[in-house]
Amino acid sequence: MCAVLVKLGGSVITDKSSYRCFDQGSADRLAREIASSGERALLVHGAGSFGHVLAAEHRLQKGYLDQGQLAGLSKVQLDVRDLNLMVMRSLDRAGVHGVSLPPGAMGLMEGGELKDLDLGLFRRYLDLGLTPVTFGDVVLDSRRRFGICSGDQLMYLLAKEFRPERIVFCADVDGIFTSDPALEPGARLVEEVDRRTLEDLPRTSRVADVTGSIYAKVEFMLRLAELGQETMVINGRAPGRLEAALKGEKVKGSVVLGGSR
Ligand code: IP8
Repeated sequence: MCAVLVKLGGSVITDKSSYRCFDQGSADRLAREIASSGERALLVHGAGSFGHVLAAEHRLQKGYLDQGQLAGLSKVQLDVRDLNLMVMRSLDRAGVHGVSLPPGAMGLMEGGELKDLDLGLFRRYLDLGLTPVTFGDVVLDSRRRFGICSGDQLMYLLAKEFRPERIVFCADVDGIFTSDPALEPGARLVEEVDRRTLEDLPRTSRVADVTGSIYAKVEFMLRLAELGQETMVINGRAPGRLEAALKGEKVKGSVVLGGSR
């Protein structure tokens, strides 16, 4: 049904340190790589600086605290939809026939965890031969009234439902490192990631990130890999790497291993 599930990380399609800064060049190139891989894809993208900056300011990840947050909620939803439209346009220019499926309009969380997503819609669009595109968003929460749904949570639910052959996360570095490579020159690329890798990972992040540190992201990836599909993290800023990974070629990056090794 769909061969590959791809997350375009917010750190690749935006400049995460600067509010609402879209990286048009990266988005266009990644869209072209998806198109020329020829694979049937299901796409997720992160929010980057269109989501995390204001979400952190309004503490949206905590759920409902006061009425003052609602202006922020509405603005973050607006901003991530703007980003999604820009990504959709990049895909369109590359010849990928995408359809946008916003989780805020078809999902429900429970205590911060995405529990429900209208997967039937994804299936119908896939059946038509289209490429569904969803993204990190503000979503209603049955306990906290609303919350932040990360692209990683979406990746998990979609992988569980559609069992793609390959799952690829595009980051702004070569894969998972033993520590933040931007801060520590001695940081080492972990080529095979397993549960033991988590022990060394930092639990905080350098830039505003309301969906957690690299630790939280790797936790999700391990859960995904445990579903049994090949899961990898590659550098989405390195030209050609996504296309090669989608075609199943060996590329520089981290492979996330399922099972306890
Ligand atoms: O960038 C976060 O999604 P992520 C979504 O995939 C918002 O972690 C709205 C900040």
